[in-house]
Amino acid sequence: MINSPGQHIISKLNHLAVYLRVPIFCRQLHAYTIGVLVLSVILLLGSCKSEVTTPITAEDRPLNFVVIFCDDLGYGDLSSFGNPVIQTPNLDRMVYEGQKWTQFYVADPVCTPSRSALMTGRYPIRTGMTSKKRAVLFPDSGSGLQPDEITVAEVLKQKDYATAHVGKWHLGHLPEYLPTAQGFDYYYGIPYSNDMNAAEGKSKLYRDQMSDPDFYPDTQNYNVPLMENEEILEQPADQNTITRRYTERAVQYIQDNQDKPFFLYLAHSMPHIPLFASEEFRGSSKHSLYADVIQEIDWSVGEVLQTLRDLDLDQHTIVMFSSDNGPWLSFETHGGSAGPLRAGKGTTFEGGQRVPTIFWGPGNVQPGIVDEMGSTLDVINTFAVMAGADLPTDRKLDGYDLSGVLKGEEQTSPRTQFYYWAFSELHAVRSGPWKLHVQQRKPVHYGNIAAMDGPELYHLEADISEKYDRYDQYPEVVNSLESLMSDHLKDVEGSTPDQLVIKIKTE
Ligand SMILES: [Ca+2]
Repeated sequence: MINSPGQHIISKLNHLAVYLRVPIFCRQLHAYTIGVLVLSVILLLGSCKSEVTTPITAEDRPLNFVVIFCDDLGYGDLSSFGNPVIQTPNLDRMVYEGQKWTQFYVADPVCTPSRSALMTGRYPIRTGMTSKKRAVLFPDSGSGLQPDEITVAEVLKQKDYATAHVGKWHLGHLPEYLPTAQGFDYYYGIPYSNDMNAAEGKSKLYRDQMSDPDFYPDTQNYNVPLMENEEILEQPADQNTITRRYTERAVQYIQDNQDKPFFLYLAHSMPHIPLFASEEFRGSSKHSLYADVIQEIDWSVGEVLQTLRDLDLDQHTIVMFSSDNGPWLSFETHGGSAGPLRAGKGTTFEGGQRVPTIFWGPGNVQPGIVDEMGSTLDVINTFAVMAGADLPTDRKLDGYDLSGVLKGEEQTSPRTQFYYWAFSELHAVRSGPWKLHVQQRKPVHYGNIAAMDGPELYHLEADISEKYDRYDQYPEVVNSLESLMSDHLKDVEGSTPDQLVIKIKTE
């Protein structure tokens, strides 16, 4: 399955063995022919040797990694995950050629905490990236992911990876918190959500229009900066072309770094509202602006994968596709779908935290459907193992190495448990198929605490939609899940204090 230099030599020798049988059974063969054959053998062996030792071949370098991360894309928004109208042929092909993960979780149901976990492999409660008072970072935030946190990019730097972040960061917009301060050589994108810095009354205008699936917003109403490294390139960013421009930068980055190991983190700012699509994609779905936006993201995925194929890097790159949280259901026709899952963004129901996830890497990722558990928390461990890099040992990480499952060498995931955090509260825990929910936020108007009659227990594999509470029937399961929760709460004691409440000081 894995193409290594050693296997390449064996393959060449096998070809030679077949070749050498010819003179053994050929009576008319004379000395001149044998001489030519011997010379050919020497030349071929020589060419094998030079091929293995040439330092610039991709096989000699650690695998490249590309993470394509959407914003608020729901579990039910791709045709390969069951959407009946949105056309995503490039993602469908990615599924067919790669691994589709059906039980893959983000560590939090909103942007900032979720992204911090992808970058660090740590629950946001450990890094101060979750808060009871503010869901995410805002343009007036005075903090961000702490500089001493170690990101995926910093881990891969041990192996001299070229590293770039293209797209939405949302882990701090002040210089000391930008991607360039967290292991990325290059940054091009928006530092926080695309609906922030809205002109007065414009957020309400969007809410008033959300029942119209074709309502198209005005990019001038959102004074969001587009940055390159630490500089602002344009403000407001022209979001009409943002998906196309991210894609062009990503493709350019791959072309420019094709001779090095690279890590590209491409985080689309769509389909978070306000929704924008390039002109060629507006109306492309014939269903809604939301569907047009997803179809442009699908096009973008196709461009990235085709670039890797064209550069012969497809067999030397792992591409992961996922979303930072579930669909923003309160935006009605401008929000996506969680498919069969309950609720969406901002909740710890499955619709908030289970996201459509695909791993692709011909020759390195065994194609198939994986119904085991995985999480964005596991990315840093998995990539570190695949790159031969070390993980930090001076702090607690919450991830597992999924590389055995990716390669098809292991059938079961090392992740068997998952803790559902939101707003710095531990709402639920999953162990095997069982999920115990002890707190909830409102399914649509997230952020508002939902009153519960008592804890609820769901069997997620028999009841994917969390409809049938089994709390009273399985007290022993409840006991065991409750003790997991109390152990976990003890384990995160002494974490970094809430950084999301800190605002920029104004004298
Ligand atoms: Ca989000």
